[in-house]
Amino acid sequence: KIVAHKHGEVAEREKGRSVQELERLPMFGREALSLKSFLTQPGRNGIIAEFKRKSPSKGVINADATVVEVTTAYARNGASGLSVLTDTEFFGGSMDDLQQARAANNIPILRKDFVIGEYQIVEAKAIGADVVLLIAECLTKAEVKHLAEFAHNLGLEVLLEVHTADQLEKITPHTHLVGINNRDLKTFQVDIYRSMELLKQIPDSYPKVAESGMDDPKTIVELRNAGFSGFLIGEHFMKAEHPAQAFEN
Ligand code: IGP
Repeated sequence: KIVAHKHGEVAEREKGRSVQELERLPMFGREALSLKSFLTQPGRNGIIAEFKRKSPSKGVINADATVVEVTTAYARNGASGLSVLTDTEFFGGSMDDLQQARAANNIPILRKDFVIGEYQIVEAKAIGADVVLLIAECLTKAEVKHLAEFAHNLGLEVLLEVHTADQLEKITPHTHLVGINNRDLKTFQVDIYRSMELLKQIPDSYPKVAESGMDDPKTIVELRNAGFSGFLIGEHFMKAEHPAQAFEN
């Protein structure tokens, strides 16, 4: 099992606020934005820019960055969406980061975490997220189906992350977007060409998002030509002193 998966288990067990309390938060009633449509909106670049202070594979990436400054700079530079880590232990993120990003931006926000239960999806909605990540590696097919339907019924979109061909059977109709993680969550190895191969096996009707390890505009062009419409990029931006600057290359 992937270590960080434990975080989801803790979140489920230690449900802080009750579901009723979450449902009363003002953001819960907000209509979510569609990442699927923002990815293809004119004037945007398909980039889902991530706010991430640290990671298990890289350690501390940027300890000083402030979420409002970075995410608004991403948005100004044409990002199609934002990804905000809410996992604290492994990625140094928080619910508050996402809430601050929401208050300052009007583009779709992905709650990036190890979601394993309904509670975390209610929480995502209540803090103003538009999209939740489901990781095929952490969930059974029945769990993916159930959680994707649950999120869909709350008006949220689902990004299902896959990494291997045998995980493709977990794609269900309520999966709005399919992400292919270039990085192996167990070995941390990155392989963009493997993702390009996998892409061919995913039905055309799903917009595809390439995830992780991208640091060169040429790679983005190559992936776009291969059929990807979204590009989830974190470290390359975050390790710069001014994270959105890297957009300019
Ligand atoms: C971003 P990178 O290499 O650009 O920082 O990667 C994103 O893909 C990565 O953070 C990620 C991730 C995940 C993090 C992809 N899937 C699952 C936590 C959980």
